[in-house]
Amino acid sequence: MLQINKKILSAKSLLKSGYKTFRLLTTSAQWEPSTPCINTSVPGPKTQELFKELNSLQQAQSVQLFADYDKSIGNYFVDADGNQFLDAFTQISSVPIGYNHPELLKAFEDPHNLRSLVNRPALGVFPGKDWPEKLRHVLLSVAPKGLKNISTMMCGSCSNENAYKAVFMWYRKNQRGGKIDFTPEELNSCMINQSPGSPNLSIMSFQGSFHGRTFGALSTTRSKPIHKLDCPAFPWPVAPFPRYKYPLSQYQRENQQEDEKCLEQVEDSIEKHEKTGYPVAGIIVEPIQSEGGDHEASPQFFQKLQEICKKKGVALIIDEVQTGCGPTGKMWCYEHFDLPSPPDVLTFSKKMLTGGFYFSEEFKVPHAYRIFNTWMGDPGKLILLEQVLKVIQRDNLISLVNETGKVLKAGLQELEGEFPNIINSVRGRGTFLSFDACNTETRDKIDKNLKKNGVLGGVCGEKAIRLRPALIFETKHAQIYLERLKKTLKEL
Ligand code: PSZ
Repeated sequence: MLQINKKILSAKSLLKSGYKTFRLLTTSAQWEPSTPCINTSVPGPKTQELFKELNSLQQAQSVQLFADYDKSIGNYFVDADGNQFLDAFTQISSVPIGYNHPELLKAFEDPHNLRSLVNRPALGVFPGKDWPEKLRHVLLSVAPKGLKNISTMMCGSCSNENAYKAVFMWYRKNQRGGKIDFTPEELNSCMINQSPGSPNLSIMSFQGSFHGRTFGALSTTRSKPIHKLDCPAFPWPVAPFPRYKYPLSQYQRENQQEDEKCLEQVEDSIEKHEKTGYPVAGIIVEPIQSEGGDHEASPQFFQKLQEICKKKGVALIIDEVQTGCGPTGKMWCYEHFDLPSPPDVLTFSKKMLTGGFYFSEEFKVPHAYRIFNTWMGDPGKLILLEQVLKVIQRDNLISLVNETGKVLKAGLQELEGEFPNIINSVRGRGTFLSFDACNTETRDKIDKNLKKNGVLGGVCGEKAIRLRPALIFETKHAQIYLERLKKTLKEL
């Protein structure tokens, strides 16, 4: 093992001293410190000072820590007080290959890439001459099978927001029998937000879902009232999402009944809305409901959901903003479901670094400027994603996720056996794992104390603790996580 392991290197010296050696090694974790190291209270004095300053400028109560992004490296997040945390949360699941990965830093040493970053284009009108090639070689190289069209976007919310628009435009085009021109009545009525130009159509979503915070997306978000309060919302339908009992192997019958109960309500609600003149044009669903509490559903649930969509002429949108790009042990989580055909639309962001959505040919809007904004994404993010995908392949990171995930899940199951009154319901795929605490208060305490013990973790839903490490999280990191979690549970 390299000596270098013992200290944190600045990004620059890392590039200078060891980049070539690095390439011979399997993962970037070789450059990290070997263990978490906490020297102050958490949050430390500098962090508290910075918090006060920021909070005087804006509402900053969501801020957990201030980072030192020069010193953070690989799986380790270093805060403003110099504390070194093993990061099992990675900026709400959005750091694909760890901090300061040499391949990412190197990308902007190339003058062409640097100019793409500096000269940010309005992609819908003046894309760079290499843009079509970039879309093909980067984004389409990992496209869900059968989805050959792509739109880049800025973030998860606006990816969903624009996917909904594409779905509504598809639905109306079908209602017009494929015609693409509009009546004078439509042209006039949309200017006063009235039907038929602004039609009464809806997107169905599930109880506990999170799809973003812009207005359309927010109407489909159902995880917490605080996200929605005071904002007008579309009167769109909601259906129950399965809530399973664990361990799954013990409750197969009950969980299957749960699937059926939810699917029945999906179908009923589609029919009811058809009759009331507010038809459902699309259904959006997370492959694992994340913000709402890491609720999973079976492959059979998703297969039947797709069947219902096809039968009713409703588009199926799979929201892979949080699950996409490898953390569940496949590039896209829906690949676990063995669907007979691809979803109609798949949205992404977070680990993909750029937002966007893949869609099938039918969903291509026939007129220009309808799915559009100034930037429509950012070529700089695609330059980084190109490197991320290269590293995922070169270092076999999807296999690593599966390997590490097995160790983590087995370790968590062992802990739930040891502390059955404190934690339960270990679940998830790959390293996209979670468990419940016995109540919200205990959950919050575990999360806080884990931090004091050097591990950044995340929470979701009412009482879940979730793991969202980078794809470079290895068995040795899993062992540190489990050991610190055990210590935390013992100390409660
Ligand atoms: O509180 C928040 O706004 C959070 S905490 C985690 C998220 C948002 N996740 C974002 C997210 C997501 O998990 C899914 C499944 N769909 C859409 C979004 C929205 O993405 P952003 O935040 O990029 O707009």
